[in-house]
Amino acid sequence: MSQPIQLLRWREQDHVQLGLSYDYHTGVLPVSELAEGVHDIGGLVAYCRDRNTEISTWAHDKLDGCTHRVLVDDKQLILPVELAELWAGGVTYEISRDARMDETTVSDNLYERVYHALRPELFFKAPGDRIVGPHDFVGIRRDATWHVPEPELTVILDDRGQLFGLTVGNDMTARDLEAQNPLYLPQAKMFHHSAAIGPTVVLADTIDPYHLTIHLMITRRGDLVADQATTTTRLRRSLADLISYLEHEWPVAPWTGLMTGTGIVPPDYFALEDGDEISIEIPGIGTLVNPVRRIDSDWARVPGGRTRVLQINPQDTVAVALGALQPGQEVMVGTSVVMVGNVIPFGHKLAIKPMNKGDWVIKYGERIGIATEDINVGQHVHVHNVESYRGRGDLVKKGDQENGHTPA
Ligand code: DO4
Ligand code: MG
Repeated sequence: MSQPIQLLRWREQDHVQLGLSYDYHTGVLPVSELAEGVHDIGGLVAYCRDRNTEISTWAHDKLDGCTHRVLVDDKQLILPVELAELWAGGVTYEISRDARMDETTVSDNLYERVYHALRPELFFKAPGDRIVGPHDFVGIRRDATWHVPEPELTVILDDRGQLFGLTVGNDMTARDLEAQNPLYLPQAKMFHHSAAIGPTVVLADTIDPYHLTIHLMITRRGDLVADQATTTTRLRRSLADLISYLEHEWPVAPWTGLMTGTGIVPPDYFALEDGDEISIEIPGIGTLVNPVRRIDSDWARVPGGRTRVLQINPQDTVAVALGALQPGQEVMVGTSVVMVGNVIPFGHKLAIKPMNKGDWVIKYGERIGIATEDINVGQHVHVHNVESYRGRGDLVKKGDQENGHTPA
């Protein structure tokens, strides 16, 4: 098998880059320099299909033929791929079966049974926009006390449902909820920022999934408080088996992730705390690092959260905040990163393109007002800096004169 080929994305000033590497720590080849306008994995797949070439062949060629590399700081890394959904398999390693048999207060041997059954345990983990990437925080619940990370080899399926690549995943789990009653599984598994993946996606045909080491380290105030490893040779099920059960009666969405279960369970006395830092390394794929945060009471205001903004039309100079935004928070608008300038309440507008005094403010692809002062990207756009154009015939004329054109 050839060297693993890593695909990763990082933030550069106000935009996102896709890169190729054999080892991202030693330098990355920006894809946009090789394939114009390609900034994400979906774009690269389309680019290679158009040219009738396998991505791994194309990537090897570029990596071997070009010495140019850029150094990417770990903190610049973002989610390597935007997924539609993330699913997870469970009880696929002996240690997961045993730990759950010990923790459960339900005496029936259900974990033993599912471990041996033909049908695997599969559960829904997160919709794509709830998955977090490298260095974003992972959450712990306010109503649970015993959280652990679950470091899992994670499969990425492409837009045709085919095995595309592998990444590192963290299936954050509230063990006390799961232990109380297996019917609490969705609450033990799904909470704010409970799913993390990254830092790279390694092309599936360049890596052997069954001989990988998975290494978990947790630090607390600078001290190492957990250090455990396993190997995927202990994974009881094949990837094909897990994928086939997932897609059996479920039309798998284009770009879906599937975590393959944990082979590492910290000792029973261990519980994550606010401020811990989790590192999960799979050599060849990279190290996924995430700080731990207790979930804020106002979820939409969690600093650094991936609260989305919605750009309704590509022409728009403003986007709508889908949650309250704080100054300094970064939000994604398409493939660009916008730094929020001031407090923006839920449902309000923020500037995604710079506007000068007298410029049109565009939303829904239409002129909705005129800027009454210069507005920088990331600033709140509201009555204090916009004169509404809608329903104001007098402003139509004023706007036309100042901009030198006639409104449609
Ligand atoms: O049955 C509970 C969840 C199992 C799981 O997440 C795992 O084994 O990784
Ligand atoms: Mg798990």
